[in-house]
Amino acid sequence: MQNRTIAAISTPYGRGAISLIRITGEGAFAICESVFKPKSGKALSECRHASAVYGDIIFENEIIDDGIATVFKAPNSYTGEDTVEIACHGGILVTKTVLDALLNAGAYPAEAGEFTKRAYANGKLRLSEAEAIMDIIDARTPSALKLANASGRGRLSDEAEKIYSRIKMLLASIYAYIDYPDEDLTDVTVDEMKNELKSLRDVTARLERSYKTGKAVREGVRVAICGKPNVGKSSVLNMFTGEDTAIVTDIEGTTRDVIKTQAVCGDILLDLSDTAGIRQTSDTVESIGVERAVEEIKKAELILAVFDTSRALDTLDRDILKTLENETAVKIALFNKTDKECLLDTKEVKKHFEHFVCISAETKDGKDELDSLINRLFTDGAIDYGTPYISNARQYSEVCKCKSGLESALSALENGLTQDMASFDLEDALSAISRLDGREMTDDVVNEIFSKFCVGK
Ligand SMILES: Nc1nc2c(ncn2[C@@H]2O[C@H](COP(=O)(O)OP(=O)(O)O)[C@@H](O)[C@H]2O)c(=O)[nH]1
Ligand SMILES: [Mg+2]
Repeated sequence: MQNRTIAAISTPYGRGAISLIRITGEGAFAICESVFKPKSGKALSECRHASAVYGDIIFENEIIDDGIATVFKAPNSYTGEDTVEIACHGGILVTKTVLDALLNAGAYPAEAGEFTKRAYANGKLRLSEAEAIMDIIDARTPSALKLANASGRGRLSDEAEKIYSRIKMLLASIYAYIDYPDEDLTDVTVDEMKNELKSLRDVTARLERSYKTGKAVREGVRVAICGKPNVGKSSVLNMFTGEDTAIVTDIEGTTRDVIKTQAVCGDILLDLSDTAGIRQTSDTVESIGVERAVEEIKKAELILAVFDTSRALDTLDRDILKTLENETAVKIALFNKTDKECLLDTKEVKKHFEHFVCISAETKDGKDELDSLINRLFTDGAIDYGTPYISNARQYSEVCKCKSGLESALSALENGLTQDMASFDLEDALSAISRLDGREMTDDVVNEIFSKFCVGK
């Protein structure tokens, strides 16, 4: 039910200096007034929008705390409804009791994300803006935070809006051609339509490509570090984390389990898996580790294959080259231990890899080069925080559908097919871009013809 008044604790569960309890809906002021008593004696509903009042918090006729209530009035609040935010002392029990008092006075417990859902339903936020808020909360790196702000604040929404309007204009021209072929109703030629389609395709192609960066920055790249025993896989993991995350020894078979951790690499996040050295072994535990290493390789988006340059290439290394042969993930050969004398024929290994970097996990030599290579491979060039980025699979799928609709419409026109063929594809592109931002699909294209092209004149 849209109109029921809901309340929730908005700060994390736990002991702290202050907690915030939020209530929103038609009954927010009336419900709060029976729980929160301003010292001034003024009713909350009489307070100005965005004003804060000090008062007592009452539950079962007893003062349980004192705090500040901030009053937001519809339609200017976050949700678009009357809203009160009560800041009380941050004890677990006192916070929960304030919420209980509000529920007791008639509020319903809010569902996950319900405040933002209401903001969206009340037209305060577009869907992509709501998603950007989640990205801000989830951001684990400065780049992720900056990227969420680049796409939030309405930028992605505005971009989608522009694409939407341009497709709608195109459709209007096409329908004018189809419906009134003999009348000179539009000054847009077929060539101009084709050019506009090409330009729109390029705009959506940029958005489509931006997901590569958005994903690497927000969610991280899945990386498997693999190689034969003792080449320095665990040392490479520790080089990324800057800590002694995995045990490093000169004993073969030290790492048996898969060790998973995250590390920041330039602008992106890496979901790293350090694995057992791949070899035939009679040790039961180690051989399970080897199986798991192979599984990690299969799941990875990036495989870092480590080779020890201080030893000659052997059959174990060659087995690994064979294991990686059919893997479609991005593969980088890491020639490790470059601080020692080189005895490895790197030429033979290089034949199997498009990318390689010489490093010393011990001295961290080559780490910068490796970081920038990984960033280059997993982002679409340097991040431009002034433009919006696609940040999730849902948005990506709609952008792809939009682009493919535009491409089909373009090839229909280029192949001399009738314009109504192109219009079907354009309708698909239009609904995809309108879904990107959660806009209601309204079929007002027909109205658009009359409004833009003055058909009645
Ligand atoms: N000199 C030198 N030794 C290294 C380097 N990387 C790893 N090692 C040593 O190689 C041995 C095996 O390292 P480890 O990371 O456990 O290899 P893993 O079995 O592949 O995980 C240890 O004694 C490390 O100290 C490096 O870059 N230079
Ligand atoms: Mg290891």
